[in-house]
Amino acid sequence: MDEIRGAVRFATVVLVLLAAVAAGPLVGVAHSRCDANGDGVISVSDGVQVLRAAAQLPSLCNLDACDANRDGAITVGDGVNVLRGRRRSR
Ligand SMILES: [Ca+2]
Ligand SMILES: [Ca+2]
Repeated sequence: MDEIRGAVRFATVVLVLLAAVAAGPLVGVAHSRCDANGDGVISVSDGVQVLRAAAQLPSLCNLDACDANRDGAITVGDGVNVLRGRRRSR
């Protein structure tokens, strides 16, 4: 059962990643929030890290960098927002 859940999570991550990339160009703006890998720019790599964290896979994410909408959790929605180069300011 855990293998099926893991496969479903991975498939979800892949589908969300493909959908987000197909949705439009990324915004390469330096910002510590959403910069999961800390290289100073927001890129596909950051989105992948957030989606990995959302799927409970090993990731470079911490809550400060990867909780794009600041709701206290790292979810697929955060990954989509990072891939789209968006974040919510509070
Ligand atoms: Ca980055
Ligand atoms: Ca969040």
